[in-house]
Amino acid sequence: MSLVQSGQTQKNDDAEILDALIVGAGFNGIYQLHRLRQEGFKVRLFEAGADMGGIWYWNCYPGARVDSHIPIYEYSIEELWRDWNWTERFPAWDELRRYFHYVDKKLDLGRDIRFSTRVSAAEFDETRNHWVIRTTDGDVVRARFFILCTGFASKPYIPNYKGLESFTGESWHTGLWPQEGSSFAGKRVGVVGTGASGVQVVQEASKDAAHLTVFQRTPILALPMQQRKLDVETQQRMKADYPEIFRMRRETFGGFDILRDERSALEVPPEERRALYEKLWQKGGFHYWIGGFADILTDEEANRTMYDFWCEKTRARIKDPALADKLAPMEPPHPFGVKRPSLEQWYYEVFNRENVSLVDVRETPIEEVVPEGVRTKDGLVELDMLVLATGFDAVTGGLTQIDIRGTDGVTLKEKWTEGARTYLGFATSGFPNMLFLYGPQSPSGFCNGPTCAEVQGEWVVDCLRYMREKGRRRIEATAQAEEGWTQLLNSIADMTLFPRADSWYMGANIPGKPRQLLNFPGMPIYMDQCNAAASKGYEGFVLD
Ligand code: N01
Repeated sequence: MSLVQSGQTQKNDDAEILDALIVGAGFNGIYQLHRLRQEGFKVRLFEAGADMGGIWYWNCYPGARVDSHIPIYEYSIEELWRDWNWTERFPAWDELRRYFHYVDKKLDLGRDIRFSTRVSAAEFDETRNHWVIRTTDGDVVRARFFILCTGFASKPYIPNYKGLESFTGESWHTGLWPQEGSSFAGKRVGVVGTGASGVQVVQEASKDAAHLTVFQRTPILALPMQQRKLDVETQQRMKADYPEIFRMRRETFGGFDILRDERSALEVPPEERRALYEKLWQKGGFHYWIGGFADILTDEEANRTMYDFWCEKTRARIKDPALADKLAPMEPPHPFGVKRPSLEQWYYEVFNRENVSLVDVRETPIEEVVPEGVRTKDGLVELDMLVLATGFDAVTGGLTQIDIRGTDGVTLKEKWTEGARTYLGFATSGFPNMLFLYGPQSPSGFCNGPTCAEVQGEWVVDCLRYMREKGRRRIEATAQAEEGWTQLLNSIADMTLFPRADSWYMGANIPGKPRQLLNFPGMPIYMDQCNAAASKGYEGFVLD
C-alpha cells in the first residue's frame, strides 16, 4: 500500500530532512498526516501494523466494536461524512477498517505511509535541531518534528503467569488477535479479564464455545449498548444535524453530544432522579455514564444513587443469585464510572447459559498455566483456547516502549519512572520538537479518538505553522510549566472519585506503575488552557 520505499528517506543532507515524522496510523496519526500535508509540510507516517486503523487494526477479535455512537466516532470533515454511511450505531472493527480505507482513498494518504514499520528508537540531534529516528528494520529517518500518535492502548499487558508458554492450545491477547481470525466454535475457551475487551469476547464466545470459563477479578459495571442497525435514509436525515453535533463534541466533557444535568443528584427528588436514570438507560451507550448529574464523579453519596440503579437493573437479568452477587454485588467494588464502564449487549444473560461458568480469581486464584489449561486453587480447568483480555499499559506504554532519548541522554521511560510529566499533555521537557497526541495528561481516555484527533490535532498543526512563520527551529516545554501542569492535574484528581478505583485511568492496572490520573477530565477546560498558552506565543515553552 505504501509508496515510500525502505531506505528512501535515509540520507543525511538537509534536503532529505522531513518536517515531521508521524508514528501511528490510527485516527490521530491519519489526521496529522492529512492536515500537515495540506499545510505544505513534508511529512511521512510510519505504522507498525500492516494496515491503517490503529486500535482497529490490532483489536480484531470477534465482537470488537466501538463504544462511541455514530456520528461521534468519525472525522467531522464534510468531504468524508457526506458520502459515508454506517450499518450500525456502534460499528464493529471490520467496518471501522473499511472506513479507514475509504478515508485513505478520499484523502490519498497511503503514498506517505509506510506500513509494517515499527519505530524503535529516536534521539534529538542538538546541533541540527532535529530527531534521528530508527526503525526495527534498521532504517534511519531525520525529521524536525517527531509526532507520536501511538494511541492509548498499543502496549498489551500480559500477566506474568507461571507456565504460560507451556500451554498447548491457542492463546491470544485481545490486542494481538491473529489477523486471519480464530473462532471459538466447539472449543473450551477461557477468558481472563472482564474489561471492555473481555465483555465483547465473552458475548461472542458464549454463542458457540463448547464451554466458556470467565476468570473475573473485578466485576465490570457494564451498560446497555442499545445497538441498532442504521439504514442510509435514516443517516441522510441525521446528517442535517451533523455540523451541530460535531460542534458540540468540541464543547462537552468527553467529546460527545451528551450534556450532563448540572444539578446535584442529591438535590433532586428520588422519583425525578430515577426517571432521569431510566431515560439515560434507554438511550444506551455512554448516556448513563456522562449524561447524569454534575456530582456523580465527585460525590460518593450522589455516585451511590447511580450504582444502586445500575445494580438493580443488572441483577434482574441474572437468574442465579450467587452469580448476581459476583457480577453485580449489592456493595459497589468502587464508585460507579471511575473505572471505564463497558457497553454490553447480552453480557449478563451469558451467565444464565449452561455452557458458561464464572471463576472469581480473588477467591480462586490462577496458580499456573499448564499444557492442558489453567490450574486454579480448586483444580485444573481444561482449555483449548486461552484469551487474555487483560488490558494495556495504557496511555504511556505506547510512548515509553520506544527508546526515545532527549537532550540529556535520558530516555522517556527513565524520565517517567516516578510518573508521566508533561506540559499540556503535548510535550515534556528535555525532549524538544517532540509532540504527542492522545497521550498522558491530555483528555485521551476520557475523550473519543476522532474528537481528540481533531481538537488536539489542530493545536499541533497551528504550532508547526507558527514555528515556520516565525522562523523558529526548536520548541521545548519548560520544567517549570511541566511541574505546574502536573500539579494541576493531580489537584483535579483529588477533587474526584477517580483515585478510588484500581483502573488504567490511574495507571493502577500495571504492577509497579506509578499511580496518577493519566487523563485530563474535561475537554473544553483542557483546550482553553492549551489555546491560552498558544495565544501568548506558546507560553510555558522555550522557542529558539
Ligand atoms: O482492558 P481493561 P480492556 N488476573 O484494563 C483483568 C478500550 N476498549 O482491554 O479490573 C486476572 O479495562 C482486569 O481485572 P481488574 C476501553 O477504553 C474499548 O478490556 O484490574 N484478571 C480487567 O477485568 C477500555 O477501557 C472497547 O481487577 C486480570 C481486565 O483484565 C480499554 O480499551 C473494547 C489480571 C482488563 O481490563 C481497555 O479495555 C475494548 C490478572 N493478572 C477496549 N490482569 C470498545 O468497546 C488484568 N486483569 C470500544
